[in-house]
Amino acid sequence: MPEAVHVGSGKVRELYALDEERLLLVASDRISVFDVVLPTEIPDKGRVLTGLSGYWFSRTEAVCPNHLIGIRDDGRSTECRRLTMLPIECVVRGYLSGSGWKDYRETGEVCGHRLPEGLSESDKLDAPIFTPATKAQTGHDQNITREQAAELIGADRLDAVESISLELYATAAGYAAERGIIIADTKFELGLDDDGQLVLADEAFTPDSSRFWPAAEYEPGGPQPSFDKQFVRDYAESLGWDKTDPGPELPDDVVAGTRVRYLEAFEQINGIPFAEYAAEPGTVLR
Ligand code: Q0N
Repeated sequence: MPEAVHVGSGKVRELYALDEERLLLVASDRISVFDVVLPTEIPDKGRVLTGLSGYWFSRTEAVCPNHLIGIRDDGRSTECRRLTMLPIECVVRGYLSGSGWKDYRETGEVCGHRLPEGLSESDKLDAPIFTPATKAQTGHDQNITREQAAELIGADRLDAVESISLELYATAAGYAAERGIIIADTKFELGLDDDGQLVLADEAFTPDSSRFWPAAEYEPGGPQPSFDKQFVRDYAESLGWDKTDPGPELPDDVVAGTRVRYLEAFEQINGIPFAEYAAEPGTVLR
């Protein structure tokens, strides 16, 4: 790609500059578990996540404009508007899981939201909560309070970010629920365009950025199996791996099983066969 200059790396995505106004976000087939990128790739994972993000960008356009200009024919590369990113991660939780559950157990609060006593792991919250975090280059993002978030982006901006975040979550969670998937929580990034308007960027409502739970198997009172990564987690743990880099190579059956789970997530949410997307990525945007 001689026309593009590499400007950033995430664990599983790369960002290139196309020109002053446009970036290219490329989703690889890399997979991370327990925050470690494994040496084995999951074929089509990057295309699945790009197609899901594109689908959600179209579905949420009325709530918040997004950075998407177009998806390239490879199905994994998104041309997008270059924004000024806000220095926080926007997290919305509809259910009590992960660091939210951990913080609640230790303090009764999540990011300054005092929750009712006696909640169990994976319980549905009375109402979704906005729980911002700071961006970590490696490892876990750090949950922060509303006050800390206000120091980073300003109190008025934070009000707007919180209400848009809650609306985005409600919109996506509503669509997913119709298709038998619980979006337990989600993390996304907002940026500002040249007019100072908030714009949804990066990836949105993918299994990498959200907890997807099959609604049919939802059982609060403990952790829920991951829609996509459970085979990989189970396999990695069965080896007695200490969850530090480097992670294990994956055997073919774990790769194949995990690939199928990603394709199922794609098809269950989009309602179109993955092959149709692969042939014409633009289909998810309509
Ligand atoms: C941007 N990140 C964080 C890929 C994921 N539209 C944009 N405009 C300006 N900056 C960004 C975007 C987007 N999306 C987002 N960093 C820059 C996540 N990245 C890190 C690198 O790999």
